[in-house]
Amino acid sequence: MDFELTDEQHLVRQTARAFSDNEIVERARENDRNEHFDTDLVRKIADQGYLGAIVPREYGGAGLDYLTYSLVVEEIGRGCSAMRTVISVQTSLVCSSLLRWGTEEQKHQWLPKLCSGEWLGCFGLTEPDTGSDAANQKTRARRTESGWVINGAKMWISLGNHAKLALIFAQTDPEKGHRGLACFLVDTDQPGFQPQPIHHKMGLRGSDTAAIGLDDVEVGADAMLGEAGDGFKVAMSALDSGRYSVAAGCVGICQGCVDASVRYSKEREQFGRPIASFQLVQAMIADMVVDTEASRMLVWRAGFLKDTGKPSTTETSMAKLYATEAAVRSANTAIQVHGGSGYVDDYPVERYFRDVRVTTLYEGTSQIQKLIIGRAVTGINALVPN
Ligand code: COS
Repeated sequence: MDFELTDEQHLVRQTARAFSDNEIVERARENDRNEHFDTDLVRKIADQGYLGAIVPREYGGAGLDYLTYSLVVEEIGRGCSAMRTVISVQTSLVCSSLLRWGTEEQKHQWLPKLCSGEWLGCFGLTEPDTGSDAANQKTRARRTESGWVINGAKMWISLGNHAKLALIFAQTDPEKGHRGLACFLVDTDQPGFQPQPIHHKMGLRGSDTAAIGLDDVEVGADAMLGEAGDGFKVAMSALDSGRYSVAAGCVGICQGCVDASVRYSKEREQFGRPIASFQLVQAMIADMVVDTEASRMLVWRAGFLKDTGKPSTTETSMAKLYATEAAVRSANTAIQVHGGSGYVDDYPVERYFRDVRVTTLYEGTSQIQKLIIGRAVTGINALVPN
């Protein structure tokens, strides 16, 4: 077993670290305060090649492997989770779905402009009444002579107000349950596609989040990703990549909490010496360091499995479960180290605390990850009545 990164991986990581420090960190607080979705910064992220990082070069991507991708996502996640969300949604949910399920025509139509950042994409799975029970889609797609007409509503959709492409999941044949679902590539300029910004979020205030109405949205017959009936598998395979990306971003938050806490505790003096010299403060920092390293190792292991073409759903759930919960713990502990100063946004830990809270909710709650892991080891699906 080799834990060493390659020279190229070191370089990608250093470049992402410098970019995050120089471009992202300094804008994160203002964007958070102003609830500003920073499209200039998104453009810079795109220029770095981070949107579509895992997409092969022939489709305009950077052609990185999953492990290297996690290094980028970690560094951007350390800088700002709102911007990390752009990478995760665009790359892991949207581009990876097109890559895995798209026809050559669909890939060439959408991927180059998604990778270059000219267009953003969003992932329309969640609905007002459909969260964990993702198969139970209320959105309907009805066959017409020329294609399909979609009606329904989507909720909590990151990038939904700015996206040019929306992956919309809809039921085509309710009697078939999850085997009746389909995924449609919807051009958001299409009449009837109605996004509304969601404001007053606890965190990710610099991220664009939408509620989307779908009112007789017409799409052509060639707008389906995969076949009718593949929709649930499209969604689950996308989440295999999306959960990985969220986990990697949370490693970044953990690391950011460690960095900020070490720095602050060495500067801050009480009882005539730096608080870093107190055993109880060191204990808090040690807990954060172990959580950071354990999360990173779980992410790297999931990345290794993806890069070697092995099944990785369970290991991705482990990484997502552990890293998100660890990041919640770390952000809480980092505020404890900072004392009163951690309660205002002079230091990044206050924003980490608010931003991280959603990560145990979206892309599958911690409870859903536990059910996936539990089913894998017991062979019993807890969601099916006995
Ligand atoms: N990749 C591809 N296909 C997959 C898959 C994966 N990772 N996981 C499951 N599938 C397939 C299965 O092979 C099965 O195929 P068949 O219809 O041919 O049998 C089908 O999907 C149904 O699988 P399963 O029985 O596991 O589905 P469940 O209804 O039991 O899944 C969970 C339940 C909880 C796993 C699922 O509903 C889930 O992940 N929910 C959370 C959704 C979520 O994360 N929402 C937040 C979105 S924010 S973007």
